[in-house]
Amino acid sequence: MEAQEDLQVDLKPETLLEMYWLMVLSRRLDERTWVLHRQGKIAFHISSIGHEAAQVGAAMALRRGQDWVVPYYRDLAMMLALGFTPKEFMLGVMGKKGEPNSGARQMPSHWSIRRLNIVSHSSVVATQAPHASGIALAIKMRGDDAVVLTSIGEGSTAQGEWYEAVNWAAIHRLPVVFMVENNLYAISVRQERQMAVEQVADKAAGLGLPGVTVDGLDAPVVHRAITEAVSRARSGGGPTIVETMVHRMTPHSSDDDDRSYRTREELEALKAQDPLHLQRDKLMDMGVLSQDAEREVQERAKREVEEAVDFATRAPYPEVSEASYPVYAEDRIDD
Ligand SMILES: Cc1ncc(C[n+]2csc(CCOP(=O)(O)OP(=O)(O)O)c2C)c(N)n1
Ligand SMILES: [Mg+2]
Repeated sequence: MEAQEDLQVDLKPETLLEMYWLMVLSRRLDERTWVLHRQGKIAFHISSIGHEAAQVGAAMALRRGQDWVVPYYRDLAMMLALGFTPKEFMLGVMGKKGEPNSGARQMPSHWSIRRLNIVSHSSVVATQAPHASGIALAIKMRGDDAVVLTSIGEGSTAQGEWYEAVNWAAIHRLPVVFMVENNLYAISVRQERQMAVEQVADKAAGLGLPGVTVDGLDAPVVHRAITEAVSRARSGGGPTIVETMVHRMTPHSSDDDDRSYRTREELEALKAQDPLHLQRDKLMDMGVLSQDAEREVQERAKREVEEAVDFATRAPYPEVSEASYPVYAEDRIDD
């Protein structure tokens, strides 16, 4: 990992506070969703906890609604930073009518928001990468100045699709950033069993593009790395791999029990380096965040999360008659 100086000072206090707010909002929403799952009120949750700093730092380096984002399932904090709302998220986890990602057809956390240029992805990992390169090719052919950011876990960079997408983007110098959220695990499989190199960024040399590894627990550090990659992409310099080192502080998903493959000591050590606490302490040391402001941030997050839960709880389920729309054409011929 590159040595990182303290970048907090490069950003305006309001930007640092916005980053912190988004991280807190995501965390409270995420934790509340685990509770709903354990209460038997929802069927599934996959968590962003420990990845928030990397995701918020990355999202804030983009032009919201103009650049394109092809994310993956762990990107709740990124989605909130791009303008997705807690109410929209809760409609999704509860499978309610009006859920914007897929009309309550897809699994939760399979983001797709037209107004924000966030493109639907598959549960099949790494398939988002060729989509990102394809969108970047279209941008280049049209002469637009948008860029594409696609994100992925480190384990999924072992998939053929990822290599093909990165290789192709490098050949054609496409305006795309390949962000990697490296939490060292692909469900239960440690990084050493996924790849023979030390870092995903090391793969860049063999594909002919720049690759960097940065501290994903530090939002301003990620913000700078993604900003540099975005400006290279926007100015015709081609793609970059930006690998962010993060902590998966929960089991893989609500269907997983990580006690079977990692010790509680390992988990406690990760939790001691919680990106939310690191950011809070830095902002307090800098005098950007006061105790009162911190209390207000926490109260506001709690309020917005509870409003979202109430809203989605009261929302109806989709009508049965909506089930096939828009999967099949309206005027299909029945036999
Ligand atoms: C092609 C394919 N193989 C396996 C799976 C099952 N699966 C879903 S998530 C996942 C782990 C991915 O790990 P990683 O890419 O490191 O992302 P993380 O969940 O750690 O953020 C696996 C194996 C899948 N969805 N698609
Ligand atoms: Mg992983």
